[in-house]
Amino acid sequence: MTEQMTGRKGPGPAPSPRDMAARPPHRDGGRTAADQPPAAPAGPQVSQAPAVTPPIVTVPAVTGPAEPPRVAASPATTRATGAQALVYALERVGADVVFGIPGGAILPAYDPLLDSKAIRHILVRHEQGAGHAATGYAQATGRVGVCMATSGPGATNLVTPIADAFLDSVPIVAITGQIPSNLIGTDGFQEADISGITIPITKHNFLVTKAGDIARTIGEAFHVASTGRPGPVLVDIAKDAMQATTEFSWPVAFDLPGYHPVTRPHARQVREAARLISEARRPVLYVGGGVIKARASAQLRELAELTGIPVVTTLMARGAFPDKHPQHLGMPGMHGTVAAVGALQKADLLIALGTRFDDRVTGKLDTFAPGALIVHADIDPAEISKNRRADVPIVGDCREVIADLIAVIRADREQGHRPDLEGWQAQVDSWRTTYPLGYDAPADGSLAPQYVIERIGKIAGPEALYVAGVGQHQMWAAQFIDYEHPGTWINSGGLGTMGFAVPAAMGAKVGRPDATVWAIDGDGCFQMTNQELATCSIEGIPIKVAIINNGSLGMVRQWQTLFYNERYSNTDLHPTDEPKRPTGTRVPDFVKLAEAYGCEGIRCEEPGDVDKAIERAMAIDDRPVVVDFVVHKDAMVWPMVAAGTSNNDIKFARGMAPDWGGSND
Ligand SMILES: Cc1ncc(C[n+]2csc(CCOP(=O)(O)OP(=O)(O)O)c2C)c(N)n1
Ligand SMILES: [Mg+2]
Repeated sequence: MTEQMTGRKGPGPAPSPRDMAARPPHRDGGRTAADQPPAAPAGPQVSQAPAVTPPIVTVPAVTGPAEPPRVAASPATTRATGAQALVYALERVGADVVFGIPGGAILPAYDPLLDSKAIRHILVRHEQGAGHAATGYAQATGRVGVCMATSGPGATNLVTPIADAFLDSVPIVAITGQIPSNLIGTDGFQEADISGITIPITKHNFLVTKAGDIARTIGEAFHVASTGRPGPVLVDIAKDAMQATTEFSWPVAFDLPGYHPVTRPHARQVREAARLISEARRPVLYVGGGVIKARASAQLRELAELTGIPVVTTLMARGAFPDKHPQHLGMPGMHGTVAAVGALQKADLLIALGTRFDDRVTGKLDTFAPGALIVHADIDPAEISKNRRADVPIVGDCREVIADLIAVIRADREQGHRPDLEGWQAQVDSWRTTYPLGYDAPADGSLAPQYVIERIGKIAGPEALYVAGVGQHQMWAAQFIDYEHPGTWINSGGLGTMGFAVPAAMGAKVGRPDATVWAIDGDGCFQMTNQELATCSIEGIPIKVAIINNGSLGMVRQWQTLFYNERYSNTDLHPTDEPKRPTGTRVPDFVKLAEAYGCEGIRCEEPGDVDKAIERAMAIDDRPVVVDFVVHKDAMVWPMVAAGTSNNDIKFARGMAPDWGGSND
């Protein structure tokens, strides 16, 4: 086995030069904040000695509902092929669904998979779909998503979803078959060095060449994916390792000496943060996706209500704090609300929780929140002071950090100390009421895309799950649907992967079969991965897809409108010599395409038909539904901070800047 984690030692072949020397620091294992206490022991280490009734490794959930009961079908100790050991280990770690496609190198694994009673394999149509489905499953349930592919092209088709899961810190395990170990390095048929390729986009990866290493590696992979800062882990297994015979025994002893994520925050840092909070006059809780991963929404609400501090939720944190809550200012960033962006800019203290000062949030970094001190809490020490220096760094799990902050602040409040935030609260409120999110109905009576999305949110309600593609429709879905619960908004935030929505919605629906799952997709994105509708039809996964069909690669077109003098180079998705049809992609015909896939297809072009179309889709639960909403092509996403400019230059509509009310400090 090639051990590929920073600081990792252990037996096995000497690492190749590409393994170690050129490796970027991996998350969690790389750097420890100087102020942190010695690392706590890693999570659930499992002992070597096989027990009579072996415990099942429970994968810590990071979001969504509680764990379902696990089925332990496999024997604790038995002779097994490597492939059987793989399936037994997957059962033992609690995997209940695997999305994948077989092929030569992974074929040995598919044979025992047929016998597994605990694992459902879902045969997708493209490995990219398997990867995003695993991500959708993980985001909807908080459990580890699993995808499987063969060597070479099967494995390289997983690269995009692995990168996607890496940037959004999603716990998935990707299992790939590798060509036989004696052929590795010979340019054998369907050989691709997938562990090499994915070094910079996995939290950790493994190449397994011995049958006896398979079960332990699967245990380690699930542990690494789901603990600390979650992320994707790849396990590449040589075909001969799967074919050889070994002793399968469970539990397994982990061999992860360099991996000790710190979850307990340092008390001194928490006290220091609480002191800054009590002294601040313009504080903001800047909340990121880590709060959802840490299942810390209840604690966040308690902290917000205890202190009265306004809250902003990033694109990855939508749902971490209820949209209807009076302290919520909405989403910050490039397409954030004026109130959220303005509050960050004018703050004197940012309490950044599970968030990473992404460029889409900060705008031009050296002009971001110029007057603010920074408290930055994150489970990954590598994030702290990466983009913006933290005045008070706190390494730890957000739930524990917030709980500790609450305890210290509550004690302070009991001493009668209550900071006066009234002026600040009134200021942010005035921005919120003066510059609410809004849009104009198209003058020609055609459909406004924002209206369609708003109505879906209203009719499907806050218990439904919403999964977006990437582009204008994604931003409108983030803006115009009210998210009241964590885990109800699933999108590709960091990588911005077109084609994410349909397969991720499929995975979310498999993980949460009782929930209504809407994919809100663009006509461009939909054409990248819609083949998974065949999977949904055949496997009985009744997702609902709203195509926001503006006939173009709308977000790119918006930039051409604003920054390229309306020169629309290669963003139309319909024939330009079709004057009668200025909007909407008609090739392919999405309704016919839906029907070809065994789905219900509905087209909606009139504002008066929108509710009927959504209600019809809501009433169908025995097959997937696709609604082709043909919308106006010129709608734009506002507010906007142009890329590379300062948040101070936010526009709430074209050429229109907010008046900050003389507050320029
Ligand atoms: C795989 C991939 N290729 C290209 C892009 C660049 N890109 C970002 S948004 C976008 C347009 C998306 O079009 P559509 O799905 O129709 O959504 P719309 O913006 O029109 O709502 C493109 C091409 C991307 N994000 N991902
Ligand atoms: Mg479009």
